[in-house]
Amino acid sequence: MQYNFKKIEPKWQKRWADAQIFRAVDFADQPKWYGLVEFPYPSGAGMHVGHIKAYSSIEVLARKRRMQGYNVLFPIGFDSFGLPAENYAIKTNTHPHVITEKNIEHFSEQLRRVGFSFDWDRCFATSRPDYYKWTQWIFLQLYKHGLVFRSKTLVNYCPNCKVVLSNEDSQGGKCDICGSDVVQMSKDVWFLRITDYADKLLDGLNDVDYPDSVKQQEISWIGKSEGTFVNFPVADSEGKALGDSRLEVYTTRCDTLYGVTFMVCAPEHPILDQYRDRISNWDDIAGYRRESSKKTEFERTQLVKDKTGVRIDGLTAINPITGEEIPIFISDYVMMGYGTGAIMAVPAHDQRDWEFARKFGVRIIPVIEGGDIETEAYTGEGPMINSGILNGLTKKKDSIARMQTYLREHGLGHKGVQYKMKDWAFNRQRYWGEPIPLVHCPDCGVVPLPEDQLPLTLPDVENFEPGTDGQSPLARIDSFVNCTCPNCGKPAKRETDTMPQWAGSSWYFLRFTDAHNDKAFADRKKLDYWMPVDHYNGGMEHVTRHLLYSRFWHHFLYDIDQVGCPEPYAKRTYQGLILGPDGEKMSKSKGNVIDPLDIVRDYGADTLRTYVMFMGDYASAAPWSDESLNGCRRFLDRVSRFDEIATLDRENPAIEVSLHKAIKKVSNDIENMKFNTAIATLMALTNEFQKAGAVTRDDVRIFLQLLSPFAPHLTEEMWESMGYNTDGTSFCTTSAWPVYDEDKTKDATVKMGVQVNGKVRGSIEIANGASRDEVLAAARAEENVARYLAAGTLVKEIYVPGKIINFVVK
Ligand code: ANZ
Ligand code: ZN
Repeated sequence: MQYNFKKIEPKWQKRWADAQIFRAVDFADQPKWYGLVEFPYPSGAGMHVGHIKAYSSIEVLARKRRMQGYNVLFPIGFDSFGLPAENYAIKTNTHPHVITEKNIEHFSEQLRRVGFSFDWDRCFATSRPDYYKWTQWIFLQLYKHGLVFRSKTLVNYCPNCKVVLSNEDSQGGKCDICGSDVVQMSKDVWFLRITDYADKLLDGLNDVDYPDSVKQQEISWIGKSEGTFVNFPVADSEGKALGDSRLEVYTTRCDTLYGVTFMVCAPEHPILDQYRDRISNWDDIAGYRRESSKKTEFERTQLVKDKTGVRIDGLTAINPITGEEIPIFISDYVMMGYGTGAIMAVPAHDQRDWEFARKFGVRIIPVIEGGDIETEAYTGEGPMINSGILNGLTKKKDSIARMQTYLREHGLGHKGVQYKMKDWAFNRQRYWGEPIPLVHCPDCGVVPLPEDQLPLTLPDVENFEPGTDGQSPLARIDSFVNCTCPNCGKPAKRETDTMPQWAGSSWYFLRFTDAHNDKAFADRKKLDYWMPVDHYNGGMEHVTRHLLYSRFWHHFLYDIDQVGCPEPYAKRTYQGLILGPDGEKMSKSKGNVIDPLDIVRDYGADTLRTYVMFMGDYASAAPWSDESLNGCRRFLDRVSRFDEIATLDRENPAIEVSLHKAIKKVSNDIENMKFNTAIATLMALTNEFQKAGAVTRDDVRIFLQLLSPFAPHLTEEMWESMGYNTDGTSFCTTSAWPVYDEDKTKDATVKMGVQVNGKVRGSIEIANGASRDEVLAAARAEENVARYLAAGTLVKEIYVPGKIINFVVK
């Protein structure tokens, strides 16, 4: 066949679309399979080859599942709110809506030209009111269930983007959007109480099929810590207690309480302002506070040897178990946002405390035997010493338990749990996002918008620039801001911040089950039919952001009985990056980005699709290689000539075995995401077909079916040209996935070496399944072996099928 991909690719894309073969049918009788890819942000740059690789895994699986008879849901949509469109709008003074819709059109066209088998009927965009109405609705449910709160605290702020960022969006101290250093700022912020779901997010991991690395990242991001809260009485400089005043700490090592020789508060700790008039060195304290406020949280948590700090003069604390008076310091190695913002310092057994004590000349009292505390803190286990009620105990676990009991019985403290994960800072001071459906009333306070007033649509604005006062552009639109209180009807003001980019993606997979419903975010019966997602593929960079956020929202929706299962994704996998030919990450600035449409134009979509799956292990990063791309092109060229060798008879019976082996291998490899070896198997089979000279039409038919998920257009064209689609709708794409016969996957004959007294003396070819007697008879008859046997007396015959034939001769 003449392989004219330019002609056949659009031809089949149209024929498939006309026949609607990729449409998911709600409530169909066949088993359902819901495959999901992370929907794209429709950037102005268009699609990247990385998108093709990310989507191809589920694409191949979805195509195979349809051939296996499943009712497949494989949807696509657009995550279309966000800063890039807004920044572009500011630059070009075009409405972000206009830019976004144009980009969506461009992206859709690109995706269609690669031949992805999406159900386009279910496509939506998160920035359209018919979608974000429901994002706002879910927000209101969170609000009504006490999971939204406002608090003025230190938050991450990007001075460049002029937005507050969540912890997830400022990992490593950098803004996730622009890469600038994040600063800490005190701001009034809306939070979602994701920490209430910390345990559910941890426990849920036991019920899902995620790679270990993904689970581990989520576990350490949530960072569950089990410890003890302990109260230290606060005293004046003479050691006289100041009433009931207490300084509370969080510790994982209450077993070391006898070794506490000082305390450290974060520089922002409220105890400073509380006792300001008792503190005699206030200028030093205030100066240190100013210095530490310039550091990012990331810098402060780095393990620096040279500890800094200031002793609070005029205040001391009492070690509650020894009754001893101890000094209190402030230091930036203690964070205000974790535990209580204050610690009990145990320099003998905590390295940070040890370094601090050395520098500030505080006593170091060992309470666990072992190590050499002259050189560093001892953090191992050992018998307790200098420790009153704990002396003699040797296990940390036992000491902690005994101390916790003591503290509880004496009203000095209690067990507690802490998480590294913080509540989710949820408002952005920007235009292009979902308006937050809350109203500020001077009399009633914060009032949620009644649900029948949703969607609260974005007003048109002239100027998208964020305000210099740190306010969203919406704050300048009087007609938006001024409203009446839904509660009392008096004049009130709308919240003017918008939701972060992760809002729309936190529930989009639910919308695909019922994309155009205007009565509910999705019909419950359809949710119950399609959910959970059977297989979700996406990037490793989303594990501690989108994956966590969307699991949180889904668990919440489960708790309020809006969905039928707690975990949204039964299985999660990830793809490795495609690097440039130079081995560097593809980026515009490096000029090494490959445009998928260039490849489609020059090589065809099938070559592109086959190549991205052939690049190597799917989960590993791999550099782009033109040579390997050309190899895939040649492979498809050879396949396109199979009609020339398809006859009625097989000349070589070995082909049948190879074919059944290939069905088995390709089937299993696709299931295990080993796409590269599946394609390699088909390449090897191509060689065998060509060497054989003639194969049956059936051999070729099966080959086309196996290749179809990777190269659907070429295989569909050949399917038709070989006469398998006479009615115009009997597509290869919808034919039944081939099954193999296990017996036929075995070679017809096996070769075995024959040993005499442990040395190989000859080799025989025997029929698969030959009996022991037949094998041994053939072995004895082998010419060279026979000579050795004749030279002595045969005393023993050893036969291990498929492995050893050995004759012992004396
Ligand atoms: C006494 C102690 C003795 C501690 C010892 C450790 C070892 P994780 O596992 O991370 O929860 N800590 C508590 N709050 C802190 C804060 N806001 N900033 C900096 N450090 C803080 O660790 C908890 C331990 O980290 C706590 O236990 C406390 O030091 C410190 F041999 O208390 B430990
Ligand atoms: Zn009111």
